[in-house]
Amino acid sequence: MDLASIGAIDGGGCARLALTDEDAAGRDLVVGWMHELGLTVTTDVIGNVIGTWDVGKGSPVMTGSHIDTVRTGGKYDGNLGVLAGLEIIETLQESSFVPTRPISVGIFTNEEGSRFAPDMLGSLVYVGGLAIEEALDIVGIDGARVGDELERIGYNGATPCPGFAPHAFVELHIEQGPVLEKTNVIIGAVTGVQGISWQEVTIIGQSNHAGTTPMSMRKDPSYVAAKIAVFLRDLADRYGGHQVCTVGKVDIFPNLINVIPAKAVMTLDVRNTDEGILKKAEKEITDFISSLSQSESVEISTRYLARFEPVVFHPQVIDIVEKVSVSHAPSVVRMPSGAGHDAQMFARVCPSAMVFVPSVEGISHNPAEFTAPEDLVMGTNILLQVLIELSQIEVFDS
Ligand code: HGY
Ligand code: MN
Ligand code: MN
Repeated sequence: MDLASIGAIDGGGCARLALTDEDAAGRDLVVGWMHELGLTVTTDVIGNVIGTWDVGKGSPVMTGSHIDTVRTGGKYDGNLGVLAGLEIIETLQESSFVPTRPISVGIFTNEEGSRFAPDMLGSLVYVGGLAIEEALDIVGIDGARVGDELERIGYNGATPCPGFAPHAFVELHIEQGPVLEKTNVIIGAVTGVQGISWQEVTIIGQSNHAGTTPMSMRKDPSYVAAKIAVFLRDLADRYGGHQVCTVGKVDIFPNLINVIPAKAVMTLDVRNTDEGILKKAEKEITDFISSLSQSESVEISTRYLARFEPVVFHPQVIDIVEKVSVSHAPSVVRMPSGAGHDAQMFARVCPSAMVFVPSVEGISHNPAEFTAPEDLVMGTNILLQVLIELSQIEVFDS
């Protein structure tokens, strides 16, 4: 709740877009709690903060998530995973239980990706999926540059990326969808993350007078943008299954009532659990866009903002999440994640998985996002037991 008061917005949510002053204030608060727990705190070149309880020996078991939010975010998305990690360390310290391995808690930079694309930027750089030079030069939707903003808020750390590979990584997160609530299950043993395709589409037409220009003479980017948005919805309806398509952002220029726009810039968020189907959807969209540019005599250019293939988590870690949940939670179900998460990046470098708790009415990326306190506690307890079990495994199945 103290963290949620930073960047608090109407409706009980948070606005802490990555690398803004609000994000910085949230980081300062959580880093303070890390120091209070006596953790060794490092900040790396992309601003990831890792707090480690240096007990036991060998490489740490790691948990964590993000505390940046979308502009109309909730209290729990990301924040739960970071604070649960700190809560677990505090609980173990109080219970004088000393784990056999160090435990690290990560705050990963710009997981949301809504100010700076791609999403999961910090964990992607941490695992060596993107060079730091490229990441620092990313320009956001407001024209700001990642490197400049990191410096401005004082989180341009010195620790190099890629960071150390943890012994294992498990992230606790709200489901952000309706599955757990609908099936009346408390814990999700997450099997993987669906593929994500983000594109920006720029449509250049010809601005003209709304009253005098005959319809046959128009080169109208807002009409083309609308056609693309409708095409995406129809494609998702045609494909069914896990296929989802979203047009979340459309900027029209000059955006005036009596001017046929000169330009429209829009984003396409297309996802599927199956890479082959996702590729098929992307191909259909590309073909539709090029046919539109012919028929509407507009110039259309596209660029990828993010493209991550579906990720499958480590079977042995998923088994542990499920086994621990069977003995400590009322119910558990295996399920894929519709949202992207930092854990999907750690799956590239160590055995990784996730624990989900329910989102009331499946609502997220919305100030009304809510998870019952008893479910937050249950998820944190499951994470505690899972981290201890993982720390006691010498070598994972390959
Ligand atoms: O977009 C996502 O899936 C995540 O919230 N970054
Ligand atoms: Mn999240
Ligand atoms: Mn999110």
